[in-house]
Amino acid sequence: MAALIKDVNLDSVKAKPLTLKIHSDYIAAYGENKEEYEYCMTEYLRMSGIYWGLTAMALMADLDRMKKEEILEFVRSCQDPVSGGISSSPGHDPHLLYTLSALQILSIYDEKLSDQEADKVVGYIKSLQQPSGSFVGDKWGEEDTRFSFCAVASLSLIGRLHEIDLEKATNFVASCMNFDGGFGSRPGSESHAGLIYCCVGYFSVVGRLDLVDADTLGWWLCERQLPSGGLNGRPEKLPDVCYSWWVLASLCMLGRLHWVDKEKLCTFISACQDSEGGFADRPGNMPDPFHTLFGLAALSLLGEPTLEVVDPTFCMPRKVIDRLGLNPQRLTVS
Ligand code: 3PZ
Ligand code: ZN
Repeated sequence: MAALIKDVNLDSVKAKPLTLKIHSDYIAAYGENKEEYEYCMTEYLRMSGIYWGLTAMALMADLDRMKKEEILEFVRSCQDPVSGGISSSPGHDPHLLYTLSALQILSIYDEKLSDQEADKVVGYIKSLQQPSGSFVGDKWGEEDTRFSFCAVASLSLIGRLHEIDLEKATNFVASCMNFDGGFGSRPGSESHAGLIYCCVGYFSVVGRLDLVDADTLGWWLCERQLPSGGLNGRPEKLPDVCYSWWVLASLCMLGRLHWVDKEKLCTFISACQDSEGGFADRPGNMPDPFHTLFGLAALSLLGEPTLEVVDPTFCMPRKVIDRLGLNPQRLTVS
């Protein structure tokens, strides 16, 4: 039976210590290296790329190595004056995903939009809410629970959560719950750990975690752990460091972090470190800023003492979320 489980073999991989200095050098160098920069931080996802790198640095308490003024100037140059939405790069079309990344970046730097800029962002997000209560990611997109999360997380970061139809928005996300306790992108679509994170995150932001069947979903989530200690995103899939985050953060919001084997998961994540810096999706693969952030963030949730404490809902340093006063409304674990 064990031979049929898709997994990686960690027997040949030595236990690796956490090498923060090397990861910090890797992120600091990333924007400088043209080839790598084009590989993952291409224009169409640059705003999110900056959020991944910046948050990784913040968790390593090395934020001073990032070019603050350059980053803030970049973010401000990406707001579309017409729609109010924020794009991945100047001249690209705005999208909810990059709008959230931009607001996360500004929040980490304790920077605020002007009232006028904030009004424009709010107008943009409102314009993407559909009659069903769902959100589309941009004016051409389809409704998807990922965008419900982006919408409320963005609004919450600027203190404007109440400006959409929250009741309808919540009913839509709740209607995507499946018999296994999980969530998909639309009503009736299959449960997937990334979408579960978005939906549980949605309920966390709006203070309605009581709507989640925490025991049934917690069970599905902890079944993602494989013999190697790594977590996958769905049954029959290989483990991947980013799922360590989507699954663990969801369990944390549900108050069930202790349902996974933390030590084995730590060993798996540590094995995904590259000797030249960064984390890959699984041992031996190419590292990238995305898996570096989510590897570090998962280790933070697991209690790694050399990292800053991460917030499971926003994937930002806990102290930033505290400073914004966003905690009290979300403390409703069933
Ligand atoms: C990766 N994106 O579509 S992407 C992403 N994936 O923009 C960023 N785990 O080239 C990086 N897989 C690497 N740096 C991968 C973000 C995807 C997720 C792909 C992936 C991750 C396994 C196959 C979707 C938030 C935002 C976006 C996503 C998820 C969560 C790629 C492939 C896809 C993408 C970018 C680069 C390998 C980095
Ligand atoms: Zn991944």
